[in-house]
Amino acid sequence: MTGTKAPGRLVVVSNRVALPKQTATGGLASAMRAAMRERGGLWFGWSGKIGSDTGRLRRVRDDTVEYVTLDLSRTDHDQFYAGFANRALWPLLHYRPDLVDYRREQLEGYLRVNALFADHLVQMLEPDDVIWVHDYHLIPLAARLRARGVKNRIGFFLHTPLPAAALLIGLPRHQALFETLSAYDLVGLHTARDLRALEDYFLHEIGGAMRPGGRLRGPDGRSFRAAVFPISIDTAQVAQSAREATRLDEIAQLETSLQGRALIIGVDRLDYSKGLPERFRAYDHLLEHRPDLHRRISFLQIAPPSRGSVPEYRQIRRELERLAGHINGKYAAPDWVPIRYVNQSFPHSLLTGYYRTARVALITPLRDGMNLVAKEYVACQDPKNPGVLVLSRFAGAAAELRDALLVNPADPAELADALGRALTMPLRERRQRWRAMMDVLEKQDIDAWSKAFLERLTS
Ligand code: GDG
Repeated sequence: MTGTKAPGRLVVVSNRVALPKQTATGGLASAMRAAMRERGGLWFGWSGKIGSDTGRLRRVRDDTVEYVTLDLSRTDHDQFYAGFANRALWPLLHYRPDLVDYRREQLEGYLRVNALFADHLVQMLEPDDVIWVHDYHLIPLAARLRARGVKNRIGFFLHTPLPAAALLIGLPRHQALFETLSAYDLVGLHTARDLRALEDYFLHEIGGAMRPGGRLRGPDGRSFRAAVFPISIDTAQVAQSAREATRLDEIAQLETSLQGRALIIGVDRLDYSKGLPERFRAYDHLLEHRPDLHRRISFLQIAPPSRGSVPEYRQIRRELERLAGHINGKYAAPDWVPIRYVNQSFPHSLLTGYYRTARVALITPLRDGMNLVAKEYVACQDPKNPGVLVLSRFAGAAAELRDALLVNPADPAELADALGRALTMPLRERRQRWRAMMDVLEKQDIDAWSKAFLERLTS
C-alpha cells in the first residue's frame, strides 16, 4: 500500500465464498480475510446453492467484512460451472485439449453468469474500492464491469496454469474470452512459464503489443500489467498445527497401524490433472522391481472426490479403484496392505499430522497451478527428522521448491527411482533439502503473497 492515505475497501470476487462460520477453510480464505479486515472488505460470489431466485443476495457481516452470495439457477449452474468452466476451461488450462468439451450454449451461459455477477457487484461498489477477482470462472468479469462504467482498480489472479498459446487458440472463440484480460489493471500468475504463455498469446496470436515499461496492450488498445506471484501457505500456522497434531489419537492410531513401516503419502482432490493413475502405476513399478521394499513401506493416498457431476471425474474414480485393487491383489500379504486408498476428506489439522508422520510425500500432478499440498508437507516436517518431497516438475511449486526430488510423472520408472531414493535418503541430506525449502516458505508465505499482489495493484 502506498503513502499514508488509507486504502479503499478490498472487494474479493470468486466463484465460491468461504463464509466466516465455515471451519474447513484454507490459507487463501484466511489471507483474504486478513487483507479485508485490515481495510474493510466485501467478498462476493456464488453461494454454492442452486435456486430459482437469482436476484436475491444473502448477506453475512463479520466485523469489518461483509460476505455477499447469490444462488445460481439450474441452467446457469449447468452451463457456467459444470459446463464451460469445468468441461472446457479446466481441461484446456491443464494442457488436456483432448478432454475439452466445447459447447456454444455453455460459453453463452458462462458469459451470462459473468454479466450477472457484474450487475450485482456494480450496485455494491464504492469509488475507491480495490477489486480482486479470482480464477478461471470469472475471466471476463472486469470487461463486464468496465462496460457498466466501473473505473476502480481491478486485479485478477489465475489459480490454474496458463498453457502455451498454441493450445489456447484451439478453443473456439478463444479471443472473445482471453482478450478480456486486458480490462484488468493487473493479472497475476503462479510461474514465469504461465507469464510467458500469456505474453506469447497477446503478442503473437491476437495482435497485442508490449508497451515500454512492460505493460501488455490488448488488440482493443487497453493495457495492463501481468506478473508472477507464486501463491503460498500460512507457513507458521501450518507448522504449528503439525506439531500439535502429534498429540491426536488418530495420529497414534496411524503410527500403530504402520508397525514401523515407512509411510508414503499423497493428498489430492480426485482430479485427472493430479496424475493419480500414473502415480499408482509407478508404485506398482516400484513394488515389482524392489521386492526388498515389500512389507517395509505403506502408501496412503487421500483423494476426496470433487466435481462428481462431471463424467470425467466419475471415470477417474472408477479407474483408481480398479488400480488400487489390482496393486493390493498382486502384492498384499495377510499382515500388509501396500496401498491405502481413501476417498474422503479430513479436518486440515489432522492432515498436517499425517504429513508429519509420512517419510515421503508423493505429489505428482501432470499439471498444477501451484500445488499447496507440496508446500504444506514441507512446512509440517519435524526439523530434526524431516521427510522427503517427491514433486512433479509440472507443478508450479517446482519452480520454488528446487530441493525436492523433481520428477516427470509420465515416466513410472523415473518416479519409482525417485521414490526408492527418497526412502533411503540419509538424514543429513534430508535436513539440507528440507531447510532450503523451508527457507523459501518462511519468506514467501500467504500474507507476503497477498500483500505483494495488492501493492502492485494499487501502485
Ligand atoms: C487450486 C489449483 C493451486 C486436500 N484434501 C483435504 C484438504 N485439502 C486441502 C489441501 C490444500 C488444498 O486442499 C488443495 O490445494 P492444492 O493447491 O493442492 O490444489 P487445488 O485444490 O487443485 O487448488 C492449485 C491452488 O488452487 C491455489 O492457487 O495451488 O494448483 O489447482 O490446502 O491441504 N483439506 C481438508 N481436508 C482434506 O481432506 N480440510
